[in-house]
Amino acid sequence: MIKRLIGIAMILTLAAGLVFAAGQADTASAAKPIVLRLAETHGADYPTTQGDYEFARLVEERSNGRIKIEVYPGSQLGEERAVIEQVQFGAIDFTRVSISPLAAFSPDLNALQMPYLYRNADHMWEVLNSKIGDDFLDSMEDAGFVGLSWFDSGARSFYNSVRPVKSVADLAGLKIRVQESDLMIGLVESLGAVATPMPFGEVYSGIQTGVIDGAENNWPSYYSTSHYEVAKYFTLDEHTRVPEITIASKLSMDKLSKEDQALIKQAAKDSMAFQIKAWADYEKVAEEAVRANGNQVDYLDDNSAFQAAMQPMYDALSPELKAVVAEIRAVGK
Ligand code: GTR
Repeated sequence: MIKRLIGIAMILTLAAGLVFAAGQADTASAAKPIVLRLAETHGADYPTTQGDYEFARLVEERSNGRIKIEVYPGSQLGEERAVIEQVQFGAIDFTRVSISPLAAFSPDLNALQMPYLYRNADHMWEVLNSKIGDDFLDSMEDAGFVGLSWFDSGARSFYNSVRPVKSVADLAGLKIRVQESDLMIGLVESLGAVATPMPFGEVYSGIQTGVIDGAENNWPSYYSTSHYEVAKYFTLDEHTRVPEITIASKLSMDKLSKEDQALIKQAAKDSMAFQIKAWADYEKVAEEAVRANGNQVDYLDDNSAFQAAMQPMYDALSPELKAVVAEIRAVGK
């Protein structure tokens, strides 16, 4: 009897050992997922961040969980310029940024954010979805980036805490925060205002304490950052349409198989429609909330004086970028 019990106990121990070993083998064969990080300046609810989540979801789904992209919203990994630098040397794998600060690293991008370049949003999308847009996505490799996809960012307009702006003269002398972008500095200076480059996260307190008088952005950012609470005058001059872009670090991408690179590129493109829809919805929410707050919203009767003041920016472009601008303007005509 005792012998039989010992026998059974041995068999059980052996069986448990086998199950354990099988469990171990399983864990070893199901390779650990590849975890990559994406930096985003906006908060989790912002439509652009929602687009990032959609991108991450598609990558995880299509790779059957092999590749996970962790989205870090709210500038947790740093402000845009610092994040772009980290993406360049592979410390961060992806980021979604405005092309304004990215143009400091890949200057040709400036051609896509010239003032009053696009006739309207449809024109911009036609350009971005054409070979011109694809060529720009491919053009950043030398700078260490792989361009993946475009997101909507509406049109940017001026706001300030001092006075209503209805003409170029009204902007004279106002201290206006700009992104860390030479093009944006030039744009604000061409209108006679004082350009102050500053990270996005410092703008609210900058206006509140009077370090700057105002800034410029789209409805969603004006609202989500609460800048509208400290800068009551908003002028819909719509001086630029600046596409948002998702980029990958070339160093991070080079570590992946060609198939996984293709999967990521396709997922990024396929997340665009989701963001564009979320953007349109949130633009309305933001506008309604700002108007309900009693902010003064002004329109320009016509923008020809603004355009004329910015013409020297076009004249100063290199012959190559002048040609690209001409190509952009010809799209859809
Ligand atoms: C927003 C854009 C951000 C950031 C910001 C800024 O419209 O989505 O990526 O560039 O503007 O003005 O710094």
